[in-house]
Amino acid sequence: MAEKITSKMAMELEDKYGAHNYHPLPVVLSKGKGAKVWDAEGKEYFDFLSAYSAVNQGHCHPKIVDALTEQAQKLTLTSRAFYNDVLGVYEKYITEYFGYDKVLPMNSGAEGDETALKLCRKWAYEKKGIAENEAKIIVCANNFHGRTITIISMSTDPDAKNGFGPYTPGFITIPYNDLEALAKALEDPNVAGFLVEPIQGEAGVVVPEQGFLKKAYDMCKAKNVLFIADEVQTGIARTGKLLACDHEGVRPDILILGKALSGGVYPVSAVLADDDIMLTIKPGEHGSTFGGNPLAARVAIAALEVVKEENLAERAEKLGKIFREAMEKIDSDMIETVRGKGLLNAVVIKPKDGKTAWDVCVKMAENGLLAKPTHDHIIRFAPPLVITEEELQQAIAIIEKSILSFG
Ligand code: IF1
Repeated sequence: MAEKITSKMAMELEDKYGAHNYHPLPVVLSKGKGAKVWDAEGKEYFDFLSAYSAVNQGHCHPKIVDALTEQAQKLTLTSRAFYNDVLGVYEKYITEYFGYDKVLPMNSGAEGDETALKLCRKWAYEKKGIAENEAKIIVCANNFHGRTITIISMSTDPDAKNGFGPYTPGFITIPYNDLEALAKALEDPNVAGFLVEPIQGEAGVVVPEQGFLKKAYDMCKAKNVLFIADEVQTGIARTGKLLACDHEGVRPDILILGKALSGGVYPVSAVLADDDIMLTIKPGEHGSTFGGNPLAARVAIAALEVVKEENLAERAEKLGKIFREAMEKIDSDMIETVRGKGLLNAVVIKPKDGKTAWDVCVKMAENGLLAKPTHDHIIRFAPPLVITEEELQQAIAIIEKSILSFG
């Protein structure tokens, strides 16, 4: 019988044998179900991070786990050197689900963004007629699109970027939510695309002004520039619509999905586009060993079915409103701002007597709720979308009790 790993043992093992590329809260998780997780000693928590919005369907959703285990007994991976009897079924399902001609299946969100960048550049040279190697892509300050060298080349976050040069050229950075700056950047005839998060997650759940996405989209179309939406974190019902772009009726030219596309059961990402863009990449020009494997395909179908069967977008919309109203009612001068859409929300914490967002998160963990600060003073609250209203009320009570404990 394998030795029981205690929280203390788990943390020591990770410290000794694992890279120190994260600074986790001192909580060691062992089990998850729905909106709850349990640590190695059996303590129960509400999960208000949802693995950065990857478990929108709840931890270990039975339908998704069944899809995984069933396919895992049959065929897990063939590589794309051959066909398999699941990928095409998945490709039909997901393209009809989101309304695009085609999908390019990848694994991580970063690979999805990288794929979108390559598609945009290829389209620029083959369809827009920009001179080879001259294509530029507009991105926003404080973006987060992943951790590869090209993606951090677009980053304005020193922690994500410094020390990893030299950087990939070809990016123009503008302030987020700034249409004037976008208009100016679009004057450059070599601009091929505009890559944007409909809500900036890592930046601290920064919601642009109503109408920003639609106006930005229209400005890009007027200049024959591709509008590329990174919905890795905001997609899959998280913000109260299937896609965050749906709040403004915007249909991205290139759509990037990840995280909850698999319900957190397996790494699955996807890039969707119409033929005019997607077919600029020819056989042998892009791919990945695991991209489009039968296991990922089955898991993604199940994860997307759950979104519709359990009305997750409607739930996120309704419960998100309840959550934000409750946060705004907490009588504490530590609460500076409450913002978000659907069940992607954040509370900006004003430090008090030396206590910061980190201390609030440690206190919430003691009281049975997990969340983590981003950029020092911002706590992101993003529970699985399957959380019940009763559970949400219990969680709100824990948050209020924890914040008020600082006086
Ligand atoms: C970390 C952040 C969140 C993403 C968007 C692409 C990706 C992500 C909008 C890349 C990934 C994750 C990465 C994880 C922490 C988390 C995160 F804090 F880093 F920024 F959620 F906000 N586009 N976000 O949010 O997807 O390659 O990770 O599958 O790297 O620490 P990935």
